[in-house]
Order: sequence, then C-alpha cells, then structure tokens
Amino acid sequence: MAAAAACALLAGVSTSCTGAPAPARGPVTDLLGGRDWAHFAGAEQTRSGVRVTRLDRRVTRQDGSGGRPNPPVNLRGPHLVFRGGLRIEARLSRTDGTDAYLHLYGEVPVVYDEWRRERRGVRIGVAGGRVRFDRWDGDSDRPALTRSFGGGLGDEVRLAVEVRGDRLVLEADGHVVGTVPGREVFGHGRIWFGADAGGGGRGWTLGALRAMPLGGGRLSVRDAPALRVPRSTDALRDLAAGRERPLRVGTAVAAGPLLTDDAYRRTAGEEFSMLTPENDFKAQFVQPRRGVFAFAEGDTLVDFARANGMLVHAHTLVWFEALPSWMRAAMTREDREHVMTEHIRVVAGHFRGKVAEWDVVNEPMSDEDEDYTNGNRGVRPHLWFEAMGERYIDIAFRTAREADPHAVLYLNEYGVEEDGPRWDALYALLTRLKERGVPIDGVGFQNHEYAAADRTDPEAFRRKLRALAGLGLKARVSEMDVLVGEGEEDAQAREFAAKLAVCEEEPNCTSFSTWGFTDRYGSTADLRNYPPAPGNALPWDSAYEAKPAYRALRDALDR
Ligand code: 9MR
Repeated sequence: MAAAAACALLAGVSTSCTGAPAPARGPVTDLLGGRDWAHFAGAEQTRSGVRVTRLDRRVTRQDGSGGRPNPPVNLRGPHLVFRGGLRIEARLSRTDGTDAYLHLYGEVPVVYDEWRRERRGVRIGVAGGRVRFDRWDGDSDRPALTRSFGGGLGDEVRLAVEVRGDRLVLEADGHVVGTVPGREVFGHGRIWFGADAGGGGRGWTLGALRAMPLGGGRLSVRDAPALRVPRSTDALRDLAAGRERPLRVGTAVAAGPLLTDDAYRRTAGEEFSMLTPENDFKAQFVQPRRGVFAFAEGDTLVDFARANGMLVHAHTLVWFEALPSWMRAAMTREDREHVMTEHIRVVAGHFRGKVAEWDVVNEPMSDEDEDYTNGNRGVRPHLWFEAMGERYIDIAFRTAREADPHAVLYLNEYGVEEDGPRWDALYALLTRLKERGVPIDGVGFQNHEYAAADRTDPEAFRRKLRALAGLGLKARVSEMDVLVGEGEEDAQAREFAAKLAVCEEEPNCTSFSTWGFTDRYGSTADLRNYPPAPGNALPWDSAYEAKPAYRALRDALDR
C-alpha cells in the first residue's frame, strides 16, 4: 500500500518505483503482427490492430444463478516464455468510453464447467480515466489485490507492465503510476494474453502489443500447438470403425483444455471419432449479449474435429440452462419466440456444413410430478414453453432444418433409459412430433449415472431403442458418465460396456459418447471446495491412466 502510494506521487517521473535504476531493455518482440488474434472470442484483426468487442461473457450456475465474469483468453494466439525481468507494452484506443482491459495470465484459467477457475494472473486496463489493476493468486476466483492509479487518461493510452523480481511496475503514457507486489504471479515464466471490454461502450482497439526482456532476462514467443494429433490404429475409434456396422465413439470436449493440455488433446483426437462441444456452443458462450455472437471457441472445436477426422455432434440450440441473463429477462411471447428462432438461425447457420448433427432441443422433459398430470404432458414448463407451449419444439426443429438442411437433428434427454412415466411421456411427445411432421431424426439418451440408483437395466434401454426404431427415429448414447464409490471401478466398467453393447447391437443406434473422458476435468467434480476436487466418472483418471472402464469399452468393441 505504502509503495503504491509513493509511486502514485511519483507519477510523471519515468524512473523506477522500486528505488533501483531502470533495468536495461533487450530486443523488442511484436506480439500482434503475424500472430493469431483471429480465433479469440470478441476479437477481430483489423488494420489498426485487434478490435475487442464488449461481450459481457459470464458463466452461470446450472440453476441460472451466479454470473462469474468469463473474459476470453487468446489460447490460439501467442504466449510468452521468459526468465528474469520483462516489460510488456500495449496501446489501447477507446472511442466510446469503453473500459479496456488486458489480461496477462501466468496460468490459464480452467474454463470448463459452470465455474471458471481463475488461476494466477493480472488484469490491467483503463476504466474511466484511471489505470485499473487486479491480481489473482490462484487460491480464489476473486482478485487478491485490486488498485486504481492516476487519472485523467485520454482515449488512447499506452500502458506498460514491468515484471521486476517480486514487484510489478505499472506505467501509463510513459509515466510510472504505481508498483504492486507480484507475489509469484508469473512464477512459471509464462504469460498468456486475454482482452476484454467493460463499461457502457461497444469495444476498443489493441493497437500495439510488444514484449522485451529486462536486465539480461530471456524471452521467447510460442504459438498454440497444432490441432492435428498423431493417430494410432488401435484406439477406440479404430475398433468401432472396424465393426461390421461401423459406429462412432464420441466424447464431450472443451476448447480450454484442448489448447493447453497436451495429454487431453492427444487422447481426444486419438481415441474418438466424434466430439460434442461440452459448453462452447451453449447460448451464454455464443450469444452473450443480444445480437452479439462469439464463435471462436466453437470454431476451434470444429477445426480440431476436422484436423483429426472426427464428426461434430453439436450441442445445443434450445435449452433452459447456460443462458445469458438477457435471454432469461422478461419479454413478450413474440419476442421470446423471435429470440429462440434467431439464435437457432444464426448459430446453426454459422456451423452449417461443419457439424454433422445437432441437439436441437435439450432436456425437454420435466422433473416435477405435477407436470405429468396438469396438462403439460410431462413437458418442462420453462421459458420457451411458457412463450410457445409444446409448439416451441416443433418451431425449433423446423428452424434448425432450414438453417442447416443436412444436419441430423436430435432431441437429447436424461432419465429416459428405463421404464416409467418420464419415458412414456417422451414417447408420446415423439409420436405427436412425428404426426405433426416435425423434422426430428433421433433421440440422445444421456445415460448419466451419478448414483447407484441411476444405473439402468440395459435390456430396458434396448426396448427404448427399438420403440424409437418403430417411429423411424435414430438413437445414440450421448453423455455417459458413471460416478462410483471407492473400489467400484469394475462396476463402472460393466455399466459403460453394457450400454455400448446395446448400442452396437441395435441398428438405429448411431454413436456412443461419454461426457468427457478424463477425471481431470469431468463435470462431476465436487465444487464445494476450491479448487474443485475431480470426480471419478470417466474412463481415464486425472493423470490420464486408463481405468478398467476403458478396457471394458475396448473389449465391447472388439468382440
Ligand atoms: O458438463 C457441463 C457443465 O460443464 C456445465 O456447467 C453444465 C451447464 O452448462 O452442463 C454440463 O453438461 C450438461 C449437458 O450440457 C446436458 N446434459 C447434462 C450435462 C451434465 O450436467
């Protein structure tokens, strides 16, 4: 605090705030020219630099509450590897009062679940006329340190950050405005970049971004890894492709770990022939503000699939979760219908020809008993239903078919693998849809098993697939994971293998997908502590060791 105050007083003097003379600067590296800033949500490469659009991206919890900021990280762009001192300079141009922020990540955040796990990094920017600084230390999603410096900054500001030992020295327009403790925030000697816009405006432009070593330090720049991974001929996908009736084996994939975790990328590309975007196609990611679309992470998944000969099963167009808050806000029925169809048109239009299948409607069946007796016929009375009634499903499928005529269109649901009113209501709904000529092609059975009671009889599941065949519908296992108690890995393996066997045997079952593949990031992580403890629901453990479930899947495909 005292150091920061002293430095603030020194504003205008371009010497050091640490008391030591300014260290010698090494060669300058340009981080914009010739580097990839085009696969970065909200960013556009223009002649005057990288235009950063205000996205206001947030990740909400599954019930729609929360809303943690989720600023984009340029994982397909350059990152720095350095030793010793370092100086980073940026030019930020604002035209309409937008707050402009540059993020320097010492460790990339894990953007995987409804939580975004913020790790070590800083954010420096211009908010109003002041320099704003935040530092995250990796032990909480909230900044450990927040400061504002200086004042009276104009529309174009030159910011600089110097990493000097355990201090960070901050400059605006050539003047030191403050020093702050850096507390090992870049202790791994790496920096990834992100940019974000806040306040009321539409965006800003990053006109320059340069780095140079200080005081004899070392610096190099790395680009993102190649998306194509080496293939084996003996992976799950090969076994599945070699069957008399070839089958696709898929998994849910997230762009964050794909670009930052080599083992994750290798395993996804080597073992699977289909991928489902776990979160990156969901509404809160792709349309965070009304009419503002951001597809960078989704495009990365498509590029990865293409590079590795995988199909994309896209997920999802119409759901009641993972919505940006503006979509949940009160609106007229007509407006709501317009929002839904416009979202489908733009998103399915963007991915037309690039994805093989869509989950058009996700989880339409209700969890409440009363909805099975009160005239809702088991359909969940969420925002889309409230506006359009059951007809929202018809409209969604028809709009999706128009937007991407060649995609195979699915309805995706959980808890319908076994007999009971939920399945009966779904079957009745599907019958009505077919009678009304709705262009639905198939049904995904999620097969989440979070507790022993979720384990369902494979033969009951087989009957469901056959019932769908009777309606002329395809089926798939869409999101299987099996959470087990300690020592129950063999039981877990049996569950996976039994469902896969049914899918192989029933001719209308087109693919078998797990919901993630490594416990390192699985969606069953325990979020009660920070950082979340991994679950154990997937075929690879958190160190990428194959579990009995993996071997059981292989055996099932190799019979
Ligand atoms: O695994 C997903 C998790 O990371 C998200 O926070 C959550 C909300 O968007 O969705 C999870 O995926 C769900 C999928 O989209 C639909 N079926 C249930 C999945 C597991 O919860």
